[in-house]
Amino acid sequence: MGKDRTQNQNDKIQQLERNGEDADGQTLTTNQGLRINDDQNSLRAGVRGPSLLEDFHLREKITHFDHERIPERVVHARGSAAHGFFQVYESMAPYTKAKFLQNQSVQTPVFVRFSTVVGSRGSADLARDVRGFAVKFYTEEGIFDLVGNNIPVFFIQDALKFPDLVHAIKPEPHHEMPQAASAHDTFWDFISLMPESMHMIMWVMSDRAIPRSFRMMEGFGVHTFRLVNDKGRSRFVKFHWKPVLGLHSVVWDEAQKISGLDPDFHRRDLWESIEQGAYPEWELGIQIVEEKDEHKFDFDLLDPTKLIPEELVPVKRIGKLTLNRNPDNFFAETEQVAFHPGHLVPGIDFSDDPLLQGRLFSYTDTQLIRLGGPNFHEIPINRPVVPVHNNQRDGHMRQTINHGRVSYQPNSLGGGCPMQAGREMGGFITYAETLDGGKVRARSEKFFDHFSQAALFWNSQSHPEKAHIVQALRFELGKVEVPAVRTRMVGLLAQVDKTLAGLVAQGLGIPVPAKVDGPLNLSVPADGDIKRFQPKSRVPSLDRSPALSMASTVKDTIKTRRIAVLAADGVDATAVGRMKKALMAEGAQVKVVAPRLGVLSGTKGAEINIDISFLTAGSVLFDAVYIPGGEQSIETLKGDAKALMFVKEAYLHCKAIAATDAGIDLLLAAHPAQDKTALSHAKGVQPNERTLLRVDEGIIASRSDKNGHVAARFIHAIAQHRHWE
Ligand code: HDE
Repeated sequence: MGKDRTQNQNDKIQQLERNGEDADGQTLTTNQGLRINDDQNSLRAGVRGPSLLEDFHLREKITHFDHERIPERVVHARGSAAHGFFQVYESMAPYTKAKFLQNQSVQTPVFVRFSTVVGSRGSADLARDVRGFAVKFYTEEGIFDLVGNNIPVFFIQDALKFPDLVHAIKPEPHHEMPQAASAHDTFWDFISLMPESMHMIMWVMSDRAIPRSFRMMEGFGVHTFRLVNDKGRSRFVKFHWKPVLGLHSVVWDEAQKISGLDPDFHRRDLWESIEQGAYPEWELGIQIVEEKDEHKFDFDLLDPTKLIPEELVPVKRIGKLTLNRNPDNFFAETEQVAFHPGHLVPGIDFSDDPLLQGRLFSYTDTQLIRLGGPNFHEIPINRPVVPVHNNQRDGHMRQTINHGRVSYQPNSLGGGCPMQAGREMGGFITYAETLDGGKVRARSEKFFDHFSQAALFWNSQSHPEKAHIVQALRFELGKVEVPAVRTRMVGLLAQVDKTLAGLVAQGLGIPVPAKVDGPLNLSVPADGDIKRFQPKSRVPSLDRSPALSMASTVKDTIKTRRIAVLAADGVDATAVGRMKKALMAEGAQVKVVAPRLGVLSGTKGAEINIDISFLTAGSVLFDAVYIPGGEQSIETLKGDAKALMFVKEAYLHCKAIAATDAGIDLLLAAHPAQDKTALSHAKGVQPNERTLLRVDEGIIASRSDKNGHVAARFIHAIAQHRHWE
């Protein structure tokens, strides 16, 4: 890239294209470029004879096939990714000298990979899990990776415990069960002995762990980092990604059903939204803490099990991330991309968070085994858009052909090149933090408050969110077989909140233990004696943080939401057309779901294309349901168990449902008996009555919708996402 040219979002794409391959109109060749005459028959001695070793084509083809797989990531194995770009809103020069954060006309290409943590590559998207949110910025100063999650805190405080955590949560080693799930004994055994994980547990048991879409979840850098400006002044920073479409989740019952109906639900959703031009967007937010304020909080900024409440330090939105292009090849890009929290640019630096410090070792190490050697940075997706010059040489699969005889520094034969870059030449200079301390294996005192922020999270949740956390804990601990583990967990929960513990214990049919049975926090202070630290309780400076509740998210759009229109022959074609038009005008996707595939004959001889049949769809794959009238259509649907189940489930999952004319009868037929009273008012409405009938916020029913009021109300109801009441 030329020096005085503004970086553009296409810079990375153009670079990738140099490695593209297109077989259109080409002949088949071996890897050596030899044209292949017969790809159907191996070479043999006579038509019924044995195959010949000489068949180089057979050997080459099968050998390559035998080596197609590489080890999957030890964590975050299942992922989906997309290309896009990042643009800052205004110069961040007061805080950082990072070039990609200086100028709003600079478009920095990015590659973003979302993932689950526990499951293997082929596991289902809707597992209850943390989601990885890893962003590779191809900046004009080299690569910056922000390798974060969709939850702002982590299970553990020290990298040394990571292998233990992962061993505990992965399928149990004797029988490799369960897949992609934390609901089993070894995980909860570990957690019940790790009170530092309680804050993270609250998040993972909340609906944040079952997002509606990658496009509708937040992202966090988790650790505290540093921003450093051109005067060398450093400030602490936490990174946030705020989804433009708001923060939305499904409920656990849906998650389990989606895993069966469409295990690729999130992957498909990301892919399709980009193909349709509905580009996913997030705003980058930063929380800035001055160096002098490092110790002013009642938690330690270096402790990754704590967040900085937005009410204490507001999140400043500084730019936008847009994903606008799907990868061309899953393996070459999504599988081979190698992130590393240690890929930095000048103006960004680390903090001493002990979890982050450990990660700085792990990510290169893991690529060596996963991608097979030290040249993984040469794989096209991993290459920076700026040139790489150094004296590193050779190794497996080396692509670069280094010219000349010099591969050392200092040298005179190469004119001293490649030379070191001074500050003014953009050389990276580590922030000169002053350090003073003995060598210890110990944590700072504030790290031992494990429950204040767990309680803050719990207290900040809306009623339905709390109910979901209780249900999740009942489910997870219900799958635990060893009673002592359940009891220990309930004991820990009681330290977060007594009501929470009581409700979980009730579901498990056990009492809340009076005190937690140690050992907790086996830790070795400076004198070397193993002590059992009991968690400290503190009086937190904040009781509630509204920003922690999903209830306060953006609820003003139905863009990209999937709406099912239930129909059979005889459906009211005018109503279908009108509703489709209104919903699509708001950016929603509308699908006609019917008992079979093909074309429906609607009223007035209209023909309506069916998108999906009840056999392959369930209401869990949609955000809302519309039931248009048409007596014949409704009679058919009333007799179809799958149609009734579709409506019933949408209702039980608290989704917006609209019904017009005879459609109301299907709604009534599908309803559980106890809820019929509320809806029966709908039945009393005369067919020609013009009143719009709003049974409650989530259900919009009208016997007559000549003015199209239902659509407007329905759109508002869908934008609310769910109607828990
Ligand atoms: Fe990772 N993590 N991690 N992690 N992590 C990996 O790197 C590790 C942690 C995160 O889409 C691995 O290339 C250690 C926190 C994401 O390719 C591995 C520790 C956070 C991804 C690794 C952590 C993350 C990874 C596996 C504790 C949120 C997927 C394959 C010290 C801030 C990136 C790989 C992608 C992947 C190690 C903790 C996020 C083994 C040792 C905290 C999003 O290197």
